[in-house]
Amino acid sequence: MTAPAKRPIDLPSLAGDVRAGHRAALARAITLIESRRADHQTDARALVQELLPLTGRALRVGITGSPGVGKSTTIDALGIYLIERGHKIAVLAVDPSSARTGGSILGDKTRMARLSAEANAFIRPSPSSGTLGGVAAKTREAMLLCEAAGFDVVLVETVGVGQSETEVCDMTDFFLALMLPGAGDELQGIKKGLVELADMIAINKADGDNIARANQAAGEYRAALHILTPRSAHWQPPVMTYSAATGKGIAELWQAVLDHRAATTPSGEFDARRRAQQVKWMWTLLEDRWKAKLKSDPAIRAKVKQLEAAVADGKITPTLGADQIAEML
Ligand SMILES: Nc1nc2c(ncn2[C@@H]2O[C@H](COP(=O)(O)OP(=O)(O)OP(=O)(O)O)[C@@H](O)[C@H]2O)c(=O)[nH]1
Ligand SMILES: [Mg+2]
Repeated sequence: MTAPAKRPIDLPSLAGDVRAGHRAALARAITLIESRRADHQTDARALVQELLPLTGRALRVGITGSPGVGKSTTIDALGIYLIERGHKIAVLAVDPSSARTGGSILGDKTRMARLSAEANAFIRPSPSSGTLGGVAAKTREAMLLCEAAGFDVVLVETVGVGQSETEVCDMTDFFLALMLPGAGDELQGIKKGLVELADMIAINKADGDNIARANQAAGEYRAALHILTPRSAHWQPPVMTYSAATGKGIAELWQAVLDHRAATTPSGEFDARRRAQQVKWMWTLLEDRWKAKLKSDPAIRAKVKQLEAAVADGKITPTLGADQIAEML
């Protein structure tokens, strides 16, 4: 097998094409971010830094919920609703279990059939779980590139695997939790801590025979939310019902996102959330790097093994062990 030819990437022209809103260039730029090659990583950093002044202009909405709750169908309906109102929609995904097979891309595109046919929509499946630096970190940077390309609403879909709900909540302005009508589901959401993260709970599939059950579920969530202290002083997460299939309630769903921004902007809370997210992201990257160094540097690894043994045997205190590891870093 011969190594692929290393053709240098023309960064200024790629940056220009992203800025001009070319979807093919945007897709190429995201592929660059996701590449494991060291030279690509260097280029990707330069590209994101170059485009940074153009970022931050989209409304960022995270959408989570159990498999089959209707996330993709909701994004399709909401995306079309927004495009009809002049918006440009980027759809990203965080799925830590995704090995990114052709099948899942195809699956998502068929579930977002209407949206994927729109010129003003850009749909990108989750980075693969083998991605260097984590799936969520790549999605974050992809989001910045989408903003630079002029997409003014970014929808991030995640199925709650591992930390992915927290990670998506940490990169979005509004975190929407979708639920199903029916018993059992309610308490699950509360147990998982999902309800604490949500800026709104929306019960999907409130159509046909499901309407009464959806309303009942809504009542139960309202009661549950009532006993929780809201995360924000200016926003009490609402509970609503809707149907992604019929589109009934999609307008109200979007209105809630706008209401949230209007309610949290004057006090500075909206901006403060983003600022805090940026700083937290930096620390996460730093922690990842430290951990990677601990694992990859053979000299450090050997020393850490010795220290671990010494701590386990009670020869040195964990504090002293930590001091010595910190010194090596
Ligand atoms: N009746 C009804 N069915 C719906 C509605 N929304 C979605 N569905 C159906 O529910 C199934 C799952 O929908 P998806 O949108 O693929 O769900 P998802 O949450 O994206 O699923 P994953 O990506 O696999 O986690 C599909 O068969 C949809 O047609 C709705 O509002 N009403
Ligand atoms: Mg889906």
